[in-house]
Amino acid sequence: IVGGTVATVESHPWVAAIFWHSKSKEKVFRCGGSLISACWIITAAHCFPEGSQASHQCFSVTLGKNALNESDPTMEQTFRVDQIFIHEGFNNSEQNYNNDIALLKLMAKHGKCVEETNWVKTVCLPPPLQSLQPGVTCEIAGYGKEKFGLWYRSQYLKKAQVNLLADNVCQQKDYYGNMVNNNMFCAARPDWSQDACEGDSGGPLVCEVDNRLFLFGIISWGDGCAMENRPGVYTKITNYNKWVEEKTNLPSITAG
Ligand code: 4AZ
Repeated sequence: IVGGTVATVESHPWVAAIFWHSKSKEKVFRCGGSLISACWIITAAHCFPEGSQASHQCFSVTLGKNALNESDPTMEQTFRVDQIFIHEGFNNSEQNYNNDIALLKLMAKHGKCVEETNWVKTVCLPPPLQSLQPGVTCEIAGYGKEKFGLWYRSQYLKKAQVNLLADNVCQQKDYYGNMVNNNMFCAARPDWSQDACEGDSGGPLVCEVDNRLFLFGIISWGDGCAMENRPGVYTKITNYNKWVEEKTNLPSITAG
């Protein structure tokens, strides 16, 4: 996250840290994610190289984490990954990460996955047709870089505020043109001072509707970070309610 502030995980208790375990047993931070039910994490498809569906045992997920390189057993809950579902239409042939959405099923321990605490909670998906007006302020969170081009990631969880941009603005030639399609939306700070950055992808963009927070976006891509006319691009979750239901068998989300 560029700009913004250090966050405590209590303020974004659905934030997940996804790790990859190398052959030499090294644990490498891979991506952010969001907890949508006790056993399910929603994240970005591009976090997983081809063939990842078969290598689910190489990944683990930690919830309740304030800092990447410190661990606090009273807050944290860690799980192995039981299954990875990458969207069938995920496609990067146009370098725009179309359908950048994936689900991770956590491996239960003694028949249970996540236990809800002050530091670990689920986030709601928005109803399928819920749309938001351009200009609405939403919040992003992650452990990614604080500046484009740094070689290291932020040690701490950070959060920032970005405003939704109209599609016709983001699709202008001096923005992203037709790289941005209807499966995506853009968000940025009007003064370009806050943005998601490398390492934040997969993580949440949440917006308030009727005093409740909903997960509207998955941090997906962008040209650099916090650059003028280069907003962050997010997967539009409301296009995927059906897909999420199918994969997770979670009850459908209805308005009201
Ligand atoms: C990334 O590489 C990334 N500024 C995520 C978000 C943005 C840029 C890069 C948006 O994960």
